[in-house]
Amino acid sequence: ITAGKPLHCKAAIAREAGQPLVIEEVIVAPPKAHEVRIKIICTSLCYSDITFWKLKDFPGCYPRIFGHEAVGIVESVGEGVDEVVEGDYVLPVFIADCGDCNDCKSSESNLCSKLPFKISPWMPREDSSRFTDLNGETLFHFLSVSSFSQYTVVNVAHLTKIDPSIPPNRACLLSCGVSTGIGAAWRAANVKPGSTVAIFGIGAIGLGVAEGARLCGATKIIAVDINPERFEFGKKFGVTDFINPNNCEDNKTVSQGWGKTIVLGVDKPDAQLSLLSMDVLLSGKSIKGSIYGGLKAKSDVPILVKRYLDKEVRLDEFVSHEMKFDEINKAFELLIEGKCLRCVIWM
Ligand code: CXF
Ligand code: ZN
Repeated sequence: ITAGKPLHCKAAIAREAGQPLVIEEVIVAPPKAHEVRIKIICTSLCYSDITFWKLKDFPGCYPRIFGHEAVGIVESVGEGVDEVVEGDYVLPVFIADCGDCNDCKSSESNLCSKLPFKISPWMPREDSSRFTDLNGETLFHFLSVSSFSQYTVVNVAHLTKIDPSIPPNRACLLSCGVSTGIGAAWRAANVKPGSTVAIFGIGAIGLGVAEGARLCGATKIIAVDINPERFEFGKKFGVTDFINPNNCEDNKTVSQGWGKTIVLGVDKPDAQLSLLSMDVLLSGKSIKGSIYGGLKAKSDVPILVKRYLDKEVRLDEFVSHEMKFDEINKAFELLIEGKCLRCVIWM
């Protein structure tokens, strides 16, 4: 019986920005009110882990436990948690879905206002950590998940209970990147049957968009990427046309009157977007921001799990590599080199 007590396990600690992770024994505190301690089964690497790990000017956030794309099993729950119980199969998501605030109750938004999304090095609500190393030093969290640890503590608003029939090395993909892509086509863009969809950037997220567009009945799916090697991946995901912007003069984007552009992913810090009002606003086009593809974790993730089990949504094809936890630095290298789509790490 481990409930209620601090627990020792292995975690991959980033001691400094951009430096290889070190697997060490850590102590994971029991969950406080509205929190859940989970045993991570699989985590996969998302490029956001790398983006933040590379940032040198992010003071005060090291040592840190990265990782946010994962699946696990409930080990114990804190006070006031009745949504999940020990042994439940759960998917953590970096944005909350409290189910209770105006935004969570509305079908228009997936940004919870009770636990607003922020890039914080702490637990949500509490501004404290549940991790310490064996010297008693506090370890920082990442995106409310910190899945590069065999056990982690997550607020229940960041957890979705899922059908245990989906294998963990597939389920974890729905925790961030692939589901963000699928969601961007399905929820954020609401792609209609017969549409044409152009996707800029053919990594796991872009291919997720292709999968979402296919599911929504798009007939033309255009992949745009400056790396022609990426097109090989695209062929497996129903991409019908390929454009390399380096060999292409025509830069027309979306239809006048009703064309939609969905922005997803992480931009450069302080990046600005400029547009000609004649080209966009007066032409009736729209540009829409999104996070997690507009998915509401607690309602949309179970739908995607069911559609995977019903063999409608493809996930297997996204997993290009699988490895053991102690090889995690190799996963970083593969993703940085652009050699993998998703690398699943077994804990
Ligand atoms: C990202 C989305 C934008 C902010 C940082 C995290 N999500 C996951 O990779
Ligand atoms: Zn991510």
